[in-house]
Amino acid sequence: MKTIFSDLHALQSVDTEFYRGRWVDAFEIPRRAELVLDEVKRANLGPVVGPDSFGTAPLLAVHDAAFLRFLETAWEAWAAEVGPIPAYPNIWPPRRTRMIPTVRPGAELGRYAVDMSSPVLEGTWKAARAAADCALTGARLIDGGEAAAFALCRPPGHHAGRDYFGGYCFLNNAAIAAQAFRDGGAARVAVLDIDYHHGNGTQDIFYGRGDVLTVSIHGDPVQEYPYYIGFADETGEGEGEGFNLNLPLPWGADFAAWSGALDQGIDRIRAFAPDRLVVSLGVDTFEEDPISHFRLTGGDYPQIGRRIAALNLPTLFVMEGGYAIEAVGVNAVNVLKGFEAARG
Ligand code: SP5
Ligand code: ZN
Repeated sequence: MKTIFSDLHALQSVDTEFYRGRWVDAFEIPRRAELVLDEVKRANLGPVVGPDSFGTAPLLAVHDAAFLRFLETAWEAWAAEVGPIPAYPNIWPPRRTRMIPTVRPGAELGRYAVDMSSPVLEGTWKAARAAADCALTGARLIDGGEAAAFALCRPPGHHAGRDYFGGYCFLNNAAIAAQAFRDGGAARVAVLDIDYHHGNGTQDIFYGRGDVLTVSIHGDPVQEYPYYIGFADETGEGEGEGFNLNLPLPWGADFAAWSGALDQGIDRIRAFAPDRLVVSLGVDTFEEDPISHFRLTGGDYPQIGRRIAALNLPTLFVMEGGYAIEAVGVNAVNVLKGFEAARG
C-alpha cells in the first residue's frame, strides 16, 4: 500500500510538555514520524508519496470556522504580543459562559485548548494542515480504487474536536478523511480507533450522526486520559444513537482482553456494513509505551492487521499515537504488513 507523508510535520516540535505540575521531556516528537517512515521503507511496504493540497473546504466540513481561523492566526497574535515562545493558555472559560470570542492571546487559547499537552507554535498550522492533507490524499487514493492506504499523519488528530485541540492533536485527520469519504459518495463510513487513548474528538464530531459509526478501544477513562469521556454508556444521540461504541479496558489489559474488544468492534462494524473504513492507528497499546498501561507485545501487531483485513473493506490507516520510540515504527508497520498479508 502507499504511504502518504509530509516533511512539514517537523514544524510541530517541542522539547518539553507540562504534566502534573512539571515540565517533562516531550513524548510527541518529530522523531516518531521519522522512525515510522524509516520502517515503511525498510519493510518495503510500498511507495511513499507526498500529500496533495486540499485547502480549507474539507476541514470546514468537520471543524468550526472560527476554530480554524484561530488555529491559522493564533501564533501571529501571540508572538506579536507575548513573543516568539510556545503559546499556552493561561485561562479557561468557566462553566456556562457565553463563549464570546476574545482576541486576547492567552484567553483565546483557553477557549480552544482542552489541555496543555500541545502548544501552538509558528509552524503548527502548516504542520496540522499537512497532516490533514495526508489523510485526505489517502482517502482520494482509495476513492480512486486503491484497496488501502497509510496516512502517516503527524501531528495526530483523534483528540481534536469540532472546536477544540489537545492531546497533541489540532485537526482531526481521521474525521476529516471519514467526512471526505462521505462527501465522495460513501453512504456509510466506520472509524475504528485502536489508539490507547479514547478518540474523544472523533466520537464528539460524529456523535449525532448515524452515517458514520465510531468505535474506540482504549484505556478506561476512569483511569486514563481524556478522563471525562470515553465511557461504555456513551452510545450516540439522536440519529446517532447506537452509532458510537466505546470499549474501555483497565490498565494492564493484555492482548487476550484487547482482542476480545477488537472482536466486538469488528462485529459491530460488519453489522453496520460501511463502504469505507478509517483506522485511527495508534500503537501506544504496546507494553513498553512510556505513557500508557496496556500490555500488547510486538508479536500482536501483525495479528491486528490480519483481523482488520478480514472486514474486506477499502481501508485508510491514519497514524495517531505511539511513544515507545524504538518500537513505534516496527509496531505500526507490522499492523499494515499483517493487513496486506491477509489481503494477499
Ligand atoms: C494521540 C495521543 O496518543 N495523545 C495522547 C495524549 C495523552 N496526554 C496525556 C499525556 C500524559 C503524559 N504522561 C507522562 C507520564 C510519564 N510517567
Ligand atoms: Zn494515544
